[in-house]
Amino acid sequence: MPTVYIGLGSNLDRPRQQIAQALARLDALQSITLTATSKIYDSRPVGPQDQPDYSNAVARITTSLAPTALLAELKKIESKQGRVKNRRWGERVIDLDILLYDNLQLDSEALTIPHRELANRDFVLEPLLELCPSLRLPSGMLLSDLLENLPKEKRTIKWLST
Ligand code: ROI
Repeated sequence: MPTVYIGLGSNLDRPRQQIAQALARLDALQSITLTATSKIYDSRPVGPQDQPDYSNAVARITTSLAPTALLAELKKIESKQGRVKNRRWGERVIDLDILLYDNLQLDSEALTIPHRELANRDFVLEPLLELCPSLRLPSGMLLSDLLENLPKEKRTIKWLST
């Protein structure tokens, strides 16, 4: 079964509990096995700065679901937790993103894999590397090189909060 990395982010309504809740919901699905979870990282927002700081984490799963079916399950969990659409790059109760799906590259209207912003975001690169220090993009690029090359002004992680 494919190995998939899921990014989790929240900055509303007790972010760490939102992440724990989403992980429990993922694990409860018949079609998904949760195989590893990163620590939770506190990060400053990318986007409008007049919003709370985020908590971020990454989960590794194996799944029988194809990418679009997996995306539909992630959206269901988001809406169960009260996610509502608001301003672009605004605050959110929970965000679940497919970061990597085996070595698949996909670019459709609904879904881009690897995640479009993966290379620009320390709050996904850092937890991904915690789970797998030798992880590569389908292109062969090492994630550790991406993180190393991320400029200081794009860094958002504040501290490790376990
Ligand atoms: N910023 C941080 N630090 N963490 C996120 O998970 C996150 N998610 C988003 C935007 C609004 C782009 N900013 C973020 O979707």
